[in-house]
Amino acid sequence: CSGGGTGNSDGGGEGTPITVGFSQVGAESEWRTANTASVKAALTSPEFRLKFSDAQQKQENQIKALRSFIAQRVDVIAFSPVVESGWETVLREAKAAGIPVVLTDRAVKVSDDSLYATFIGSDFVEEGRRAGRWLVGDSQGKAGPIRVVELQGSVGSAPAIDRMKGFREVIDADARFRIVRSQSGDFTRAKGKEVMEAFLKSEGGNIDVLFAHNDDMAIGAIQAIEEAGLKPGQDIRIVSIDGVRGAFEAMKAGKLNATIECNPLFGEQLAQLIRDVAAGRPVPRRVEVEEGVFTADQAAIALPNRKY
Ligand code: GZL
Repeated sequence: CSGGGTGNSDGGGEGTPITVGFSQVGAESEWRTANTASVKAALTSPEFRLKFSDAQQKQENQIKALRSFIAQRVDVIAFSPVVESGWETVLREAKAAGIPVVLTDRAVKVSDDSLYATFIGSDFVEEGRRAGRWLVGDSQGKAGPIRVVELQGSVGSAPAIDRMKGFREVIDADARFRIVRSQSGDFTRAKGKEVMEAFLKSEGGNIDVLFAHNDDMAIGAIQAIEEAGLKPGQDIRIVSIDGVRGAFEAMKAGKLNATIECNPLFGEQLAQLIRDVAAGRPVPRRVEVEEGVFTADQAAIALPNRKY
């Protein structure tokens, strides 16, 4: 997107602060807390005037926040869309107001790509594949059926849809794996524990693996597994996604076997994209973040250096 005008007459020219309206998904997980801290640290400086809104994981709250940013004629809107669809109308309103939009963390499905300038976030399909590859490696020499339960992220969210897709792409190629239950735990510890309790009740001791779309749900599930008298990480092998501190602590305790990193610390990269977009400079349509895979044997060494 180049030459995009800005909503504010001075448009964040030299010396004038760039007014940014940021709509965050909520405060549902350790990952989100770290992401909010990174974004606020990067956008709280004389250079920016940040208007921050927490949507408590509700799309209607995000749409309200975006409309408020448009009414206030901010220079740039940035947001992490809680779900993929339902954004066309409000993004057209932003475009009509000449306010460029930056997507962060999660993507949207829209018919017109000009409705946003750029998207910075992880490749969730690849994160799902990495979880699947870890499980295939961990299951070497094991006979099937290997019965898997899955705690999905928030229904309709890009990370839930794509992590599910990537994971299945890998394990569907190996006939030993069977996903026997799959349900959303909405990315929270509490819901993750509640859904895992239901899985344990219905499947009894017949669960070999848990794949959780984020560490918070895995940590909640670990509590449920222990309360059921089973050993998480041993009776039930567990792989999750994010790489938050709580996951490293669980791996160190032998209760989680692997976490696929999903890096929330892209505040500085986001700030640069906002500078460029406010100035009407061209930006890449897609900016990815660097991330890896961590297993339990690496946890103790890695833990002191973790930044989130
Ligand atoms: C991923 C992010 C997800 C995290 C969860 O980029 O959108 O939302 O994996 C968070 O922990 O709730």
